Amino acid sequence: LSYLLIAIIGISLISCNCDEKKEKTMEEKIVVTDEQQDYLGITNKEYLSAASKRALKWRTDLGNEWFFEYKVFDLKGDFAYEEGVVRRDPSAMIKHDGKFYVWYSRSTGLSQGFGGDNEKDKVFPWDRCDIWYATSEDGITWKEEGVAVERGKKGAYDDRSVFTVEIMEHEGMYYLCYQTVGGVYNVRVKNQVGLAWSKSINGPWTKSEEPILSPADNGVWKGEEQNRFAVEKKGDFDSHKVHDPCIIPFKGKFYLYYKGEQMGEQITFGGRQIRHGVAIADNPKGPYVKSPYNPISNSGHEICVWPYNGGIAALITTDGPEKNTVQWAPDGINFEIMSSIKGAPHAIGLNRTADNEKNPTEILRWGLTHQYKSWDYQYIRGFETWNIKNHTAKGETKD
Ligand code: AAL
Repeated sequence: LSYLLIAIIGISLISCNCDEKKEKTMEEKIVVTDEQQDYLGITNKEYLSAASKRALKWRTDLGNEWFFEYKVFDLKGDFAYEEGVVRRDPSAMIKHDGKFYVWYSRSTGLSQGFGGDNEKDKVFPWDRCDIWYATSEDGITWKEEGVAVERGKKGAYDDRSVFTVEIMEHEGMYYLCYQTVGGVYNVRVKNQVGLAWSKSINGPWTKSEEPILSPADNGVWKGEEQNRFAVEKKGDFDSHKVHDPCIIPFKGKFYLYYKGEQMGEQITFGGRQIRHGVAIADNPKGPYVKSPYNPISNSGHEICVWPYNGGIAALITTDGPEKNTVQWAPDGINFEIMSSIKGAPHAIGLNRTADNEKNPTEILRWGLTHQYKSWDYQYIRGFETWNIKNHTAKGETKD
């Protein structure tokens, strides 16, 4: 009897394996058309590497107009490099009375980092900043016009620094949204987002009494030491800082895109854990409600977003596994990769006067960026981009 039992079990095991095998082979049988084989240059349709299987899932409707190359260059006038002055994180440019306008973070002097007396020191180049603005007729030669939004009075949520600003023009009103730090700028200080508005592009600006966006409050620090990596619980992607705000009017609402920094940030296989989120409001002044779909990007750094083809496009740079990609979301939330680029200018100030629908990356044809001359001093530079159709050598026909 026991022999019989063993035989039955054995047979059922074998048949079981066979079924599994059959299923597996059926699962793995990927049909490759001759066209796909030729486009992807696959040697043998019967032997598909993991890379080929991934390539077969790529979208086939994406044109090379999503791909671009770029160069950066020096600007003139007040945006020429000036030792001792920090000018960085330019907003988008908008046009008024024949002139381009831009807003940016401005501070002076060296930064001491976190080693000293944080109450007195300037810890980062973007610490102890005010928001300034400049104008230009051609986008090349710039005139610094003066301060637009200053840090708040002692005790205000923005009394330490106001920086990294964006502009939105909507129905005859101008809105500046920007990062804020209050109190002592130590390693664990939370960063928020403030808003200022004006009927005139030249100000004066009225500031929101409260921040319009704050970090998620579900992270828990470990211990009292000023160490941002020591946590009991990390919390949401934006539990430490909300950064790089940019408001886009979209589908009758206001989409505030931002970068989140998380308590207990780690370095992963994609580099720094930096993600993007969105908060949505019915009115420009808020209240802004964070989307339950956040994070909407698991990569990126400074926010760079623009409307395109009824949706929102985003340039994702610097951090995370999807860095150096251009993405697009029909609903402003569910972004897909549209191109993978070699690199891009950082902290871009987009040209909002561009004809966005001409080409998915038309708005990137030229604009502003910042560059580190040193750890202490950054300056605003120009950039231009172009699409390419073919990779050609000197003297080779392009088409
Ligand atoms: C930038 C932005 C934010 C950060 C710092 C100043 O590139 O991401 O603005 O706080 O760096």
